[in-house]
Amino acid sequence: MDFSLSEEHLMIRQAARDFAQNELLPGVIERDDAQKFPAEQIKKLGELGFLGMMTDTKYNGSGMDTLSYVIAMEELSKVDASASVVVSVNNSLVCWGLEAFASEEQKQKYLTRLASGEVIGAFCLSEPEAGSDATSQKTTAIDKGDHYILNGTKNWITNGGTADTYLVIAQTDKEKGHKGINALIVEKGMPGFEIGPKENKLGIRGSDTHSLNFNDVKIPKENRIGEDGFGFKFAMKTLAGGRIGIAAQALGIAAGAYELALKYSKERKAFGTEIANHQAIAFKLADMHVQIEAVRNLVYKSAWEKDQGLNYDLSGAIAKLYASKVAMDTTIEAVQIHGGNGFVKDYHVERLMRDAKITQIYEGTSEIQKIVISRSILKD
Ligand code: COS
Repeated sequence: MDFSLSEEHLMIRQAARDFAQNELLPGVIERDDAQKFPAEQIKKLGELGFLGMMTDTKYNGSGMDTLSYVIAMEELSKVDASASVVVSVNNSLVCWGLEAFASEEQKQKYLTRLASGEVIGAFCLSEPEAGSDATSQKTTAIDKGDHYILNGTKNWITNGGTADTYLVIAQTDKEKGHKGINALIVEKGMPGFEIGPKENKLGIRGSDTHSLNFNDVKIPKENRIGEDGFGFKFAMKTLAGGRIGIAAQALGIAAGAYELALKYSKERKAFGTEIANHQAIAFKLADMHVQIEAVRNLVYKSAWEKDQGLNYDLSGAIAKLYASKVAMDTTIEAVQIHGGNGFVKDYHVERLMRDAKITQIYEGTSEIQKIVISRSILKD
C-alpha cells in the first residue's frame, strides 16, 4: 500500500487548482445565474489537455491515468461543477468509450478531435421513459442494410446544444431485448437531428442540458460502435467509469464547501469569539473532514482499480453513492455554518448545495448504485 501521490499527480493537482482559481472562479456566480455555458473556460481546458486526460497521446489525448483525472475533477469541482461536468462527460463517457470500443477509423475521425478539445461530445442514453430502466429504450435505430434510420427522443443530455459528436443508444431489434441495442455516433447537423430546448435547472446551471429529437436520421453503418447488439454493454461499461468521475465531482463539491466553511468559521465572530471556537461549529467541521477523507479514499481506490485493469463496477458504485451523499450533507452544513450569508449567492455555498443534488441523480441514481452494490454482494 502506498498512499503518497507522485510528483506528476501533485503537479496535476496544482495545475487544476490554479485553473479553478484563476479561470473558473471569476464569473462563476454570474454564469450560474444566467445559465451561461463556460465556453471560453472549456476551450482553455481543452488546450491544457483536460478534456482527453486518459486518452492515448496518439489520439491527441494526454495519456494520463484515472487517478490524475479524479484529482483534476476534484479541484475543478471545488469551484465550478458546471464546468467539471463537461470535463467528466467528455473524458469518461465519450473519449474513454470511443478509445475502448470504437474502430480505428472512428477513433481517427472522432476521438482525435474530442480528446484535443477541438469539439466536445455528449452521451445520449436517458429518455423520457428510460433513465434508470436503461434497457427500455424507445429510440429506434432500424437496420436498412448500409445504414440505420434513427427515431426518438433523448432527455437531459449534458452538452446537448454545444456538442459536436453524440453517442446515441437506440433499440434496433426489440425482440432481442438489451442484446438488440446499438450505440451510434451521430454528428451535429445530420438531417433530421434537432436540438430541443435548454433545461432550466436547480444546479449545474452553467452546463448545457437539452432534449434531443431524431426524426428519420440516416446514420451510416460505419458509425455503429462495436458489433451489432453491443450498445447496452457499451453504455454499462462506459457508465461504470463515468461513475468514478461523478464521484470525484461530488468529492470536489464537498471539499469546496468544507474549505469555504472552514475559512468562514475562523473569521466570523459570535458571542465574542470566532465561531470555529464554538463546539457546535467545530464538530460540524470535524464530521465534514472525516467524511471527505473517507470519500477521497473510495474515489482514489476505484480509480486505482481501473488503472490496474481490475473490475471497478462495485468500487465505482460505492464511491459514487457515498460521495454524492457526502456532497449533499456537507454542502447543507456549509450553508448552515455560513448562517444568513450562506443563503445569499455571494458566498458560493448555496450554489454548491444546489450543484451537489445532481450527483445523486445523474450517471445512475443513488438507488441504481444500491442495485449494483446489492447485486454484487448477494451474488456469491
Ligand atoms: N458491465 C458490463 N455489462 C453489464 C454491466 C456492466 N457494468 N452491467 C450490466 N451489464 C450487462 C449484464 O451482464 C447483462 O448482460 P447479459 O444478459 O449478457 O448477462 C445486461 O447488461 C443487462 O443487465 P441486467 O439484466 O442487470 O439489466 P437490468 O435491466 O436489471 O439493469 C442496471 C441493470 C439497473 C444496473 C442498469 O439498467 C443501469 O445501470 N441503469 C442505470 C442507467 C443510468 O446510469 N442512467 C443514467 C443515464 S446517464 S446520465
